[in-house]
Amino acid sequence: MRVLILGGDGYLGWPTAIHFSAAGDEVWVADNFAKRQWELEEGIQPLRPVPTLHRRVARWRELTNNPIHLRVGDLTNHRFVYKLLEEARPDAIVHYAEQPSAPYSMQSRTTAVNTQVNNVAGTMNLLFGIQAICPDTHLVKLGTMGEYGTPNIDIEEGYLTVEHNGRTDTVLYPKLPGSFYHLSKVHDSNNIYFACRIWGLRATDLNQGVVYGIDTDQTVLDETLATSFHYDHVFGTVLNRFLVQASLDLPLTVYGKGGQTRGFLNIRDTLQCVELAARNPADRGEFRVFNQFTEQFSVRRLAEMVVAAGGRHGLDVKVDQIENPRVEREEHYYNARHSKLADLGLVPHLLTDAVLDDMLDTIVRHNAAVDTSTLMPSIRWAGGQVAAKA
Ligand code: USQ
Repeated sequence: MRVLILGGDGYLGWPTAIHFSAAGDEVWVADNFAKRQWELEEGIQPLRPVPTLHRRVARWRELTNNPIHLRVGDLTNHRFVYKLLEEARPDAIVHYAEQPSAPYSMQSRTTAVNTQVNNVAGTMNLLFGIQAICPDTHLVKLGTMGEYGTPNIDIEEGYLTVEHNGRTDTVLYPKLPGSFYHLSKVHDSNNIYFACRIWGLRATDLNQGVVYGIDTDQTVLDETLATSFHYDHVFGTVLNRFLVQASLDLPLTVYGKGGQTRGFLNIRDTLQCVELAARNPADRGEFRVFNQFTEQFSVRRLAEMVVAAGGRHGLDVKVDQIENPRVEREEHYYNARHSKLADLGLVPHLLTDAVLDDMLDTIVRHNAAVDTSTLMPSIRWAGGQVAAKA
């Protein structure tokens, strides 16, 4: 396949690029390095230094002899998008090129607007580009489980069949996102669904849960191939953060009661899921939705698992229930279906003691670089910085 990875410099985009390349596919990557700029603005850095994308692409070629075609540009510039599609003529596009942080999007009016313009306008340009240049291309779009929120009924995979006044219909599952970031993905989903219905494009929306993990089978081949791993309060996801906190003997920052339950998956399974979606494309006109996670945990349960992992490393890890900076349900029903990727052959890497121990070992080796001032959350959903910086 010719695969175009948008957001190829990111935590998931880079490992995805070298995963497809290792499998023998022709890989193209594009990025505008906006995430590196946002990191600078927030004064945060990934745990390990992340070499430039150019350097990593060159190193990958030295090691494997596989070229990766690299283009630098911004999806909100439609000329860049059209030129990229004309050059790459991809069979599949894996679209990660979005602002990925809920806290970032809730920081101020500026960051909320930037998040939605970047994410929604970038995806719109991509849809128009696909329609004009390569309408048979399969778009594999990274959405989020957070589009659904935490409804009091089971979460289905994308659609819900509703009976109303004696008639039935199947509609997109109702959405209750918890941040302007998660909302941006809802808007994307609606726009992509529209493009499939009206123009006959083909797309798979991967509603992904919270990803954890540091390395993949390819990133471990050489330290130059490392991917970005965040532990700070803006871009770090909860389990990655807890393990870094544990490694430094700092209390785990459970927000509120900790009954918040989410779907989780290992970064290795992100690669597996994206590959399964790409190799089994949606039909023309089809808007397919897969819920992409392997297990669900409450934040409290994750904290218990990290306390136990710390104990196995001789660390006396404590849990700190701090005031929740977010507006979200802290105790709720949660039961989300996730069978479609399993039906395509997903074999999950579950969150075992061995996985936790391995992550903690790697983090302990690098934790001298941790900036502890970036651990505590300072972005409040209601009031706080949102109002102050408007
Ligand atoms: N949380 C804590 N303590 C922390 C950090 C987070 O209790 O130190 C809680 C949050 O309040 C939340 C849950 O853990 O209830 C998950 O937070 P998160 O920061 O790990 O994840 P989230 O903000 O939801 O976003 C992340 C990714 C995003 C992706 C999403 C999938 O940053 O790109 O879309 O996970 S999902 O959560 O399923 O929507």
